[in-house]
Amino acid sequence: MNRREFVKCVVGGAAAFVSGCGSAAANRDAGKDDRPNIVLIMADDLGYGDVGCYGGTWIRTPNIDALAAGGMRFTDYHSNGAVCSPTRAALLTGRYQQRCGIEEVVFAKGPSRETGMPLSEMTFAEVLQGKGYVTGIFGKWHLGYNVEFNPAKQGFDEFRGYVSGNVDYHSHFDGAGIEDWWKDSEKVPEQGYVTDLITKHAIDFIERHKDKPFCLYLPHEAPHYPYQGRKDPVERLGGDKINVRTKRQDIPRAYKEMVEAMDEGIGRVVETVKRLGLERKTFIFFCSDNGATKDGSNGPLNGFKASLWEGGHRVPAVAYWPGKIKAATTCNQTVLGMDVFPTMASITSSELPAGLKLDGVDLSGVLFESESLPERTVFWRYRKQKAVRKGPWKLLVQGSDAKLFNLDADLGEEKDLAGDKPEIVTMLRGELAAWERGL
Ligand SMILES: [Ca+2]
Repeated sequence: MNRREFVKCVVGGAAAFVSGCGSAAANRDAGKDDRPNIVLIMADDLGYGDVGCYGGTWIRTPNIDALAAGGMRFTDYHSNGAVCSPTRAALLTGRYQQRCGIEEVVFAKGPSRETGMPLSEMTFAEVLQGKGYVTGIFGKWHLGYNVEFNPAKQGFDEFRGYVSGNVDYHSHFDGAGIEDWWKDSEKVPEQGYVTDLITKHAIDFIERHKDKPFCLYLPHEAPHYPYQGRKDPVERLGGDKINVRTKRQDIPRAYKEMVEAMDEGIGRVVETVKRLGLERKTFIFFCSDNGATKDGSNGPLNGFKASLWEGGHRVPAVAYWPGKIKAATTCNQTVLGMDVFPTMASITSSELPAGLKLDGVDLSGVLFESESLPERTVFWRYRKQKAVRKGPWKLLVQGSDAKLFNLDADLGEEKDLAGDKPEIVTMLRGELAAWERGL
C-alpha cells in the first residue's frame, strides 16, 4: 500500500490500518470525542535571546512566557535545519530532511522555484487526517511553490497563507515580486497584516472545529524580513518594484513589533482554546525554525541562522498541556524538530503506515513522566558544515577542520577541545560518516 492509498483508505474508514478509526468517528457523532487536539506554532528566525523566558530582555513576549510558566520549556531544543525549508521538511516528515532532498532553501528565484518536497513523503498532517482529524495550516509553507506541492497535497484540509520563504507583510508579494497568498490550492488575495491574518484564521479554525479533533499548524512569518510592523509601509508592489530586503534604518523597532504582534496572536489563540473549554484536551507546542539573524538575538549562543554553530539551530521551544504537562518545568534533554511528528502520533494513538521509519523519537515520556530519552547521536548538515551531537559533546566539521565542544561546560562554543579529546573526535566522525552513508 502506498501513501496515497493509505490516506484514502483510512479517510474512507474502510481500513483497520489505523486502530480505532471507526469508533472514533462514532464518538465524534456523539459529541464525546476525547482525542486531544494539536496546536503547533512555529516562529520564523526567532532566536534564543528574542524571548523573555529564555532570558531575552529586549522584546516582551508575555504570552510565550505564560506557556512556559504553565508548561515545559526546552533548553536544548534544535531545529533540524539552520534555515527555513529543511527545518520544515523534517518537522513535517519526522525524518532528517536529507532523506527527502530538502537540504537547501527552496528559493523564490531560479530553478529551485520549480522544486518541492516530494508527494511520496508522509507528513504528520496525513497521518492525523487518516485518524479522523481536521487539519489546517495558516502561514508559511516553503516546501514548494508550484501547486503540485501545495499543503492540500500533503494532508492539510485547510490552508491560508503563502508558499514562499517570505512575503511583504501587507501586500503579500514574494521575493520574486509574485503575489503569494493562497486559499487551499488557489491564489485568493486577502487584505491584512500577515501575522494578524494567521491569528484570525487560527481562531476561526478552532471555533469551527471545536467539537472535532483538530490539528492546527501555525507557521508564523515573524520575525523574518521584510521588517514591517503593522503600521509600516508596503515594500513590495509586485514585478520589479520590490525590495527583497528592507532598507529601513529602524530594524530593531520593526523586529520588536513583529515579535510582539506574533506573541499577542499566540495569546489570542491560547485564549480561544481556553474559552472553548479545550485547554485540557489540547497539546500546544511552540518553537522556532532556526536561529536568529544578526538583526535578532541568540542570547549566549555563538553564530546565527544558516550556520551550524548553536546560534543557527538551538532555538526556543515550549510545550503546554495543563493536567498532562507539569507547570514551570524545564527539559534539558537534546530534542529536535523531527521528534514532534512521532510525539503527535503517540499522543493521538495513531499508527504509522507499515514501512515508514521515522528518525525522530516520541517525547511523551519526557513531557508527561519526566523520563529521560535513550542516548542517541543526532546530526546536522548544511552547505559546507556538518555537526554531530552526543550527550554534551558537539563536533563541528567544516572541510578537514573539526572542532569539539563540551556544551554542558561551554554553551558559547569558545573552547575547542579537539586536540585534548582525539578519541571523541574519531568516534563522532565515525558516527557522522555512518549517518551520511545511511541517507
Ligand atoms: Ca527561518
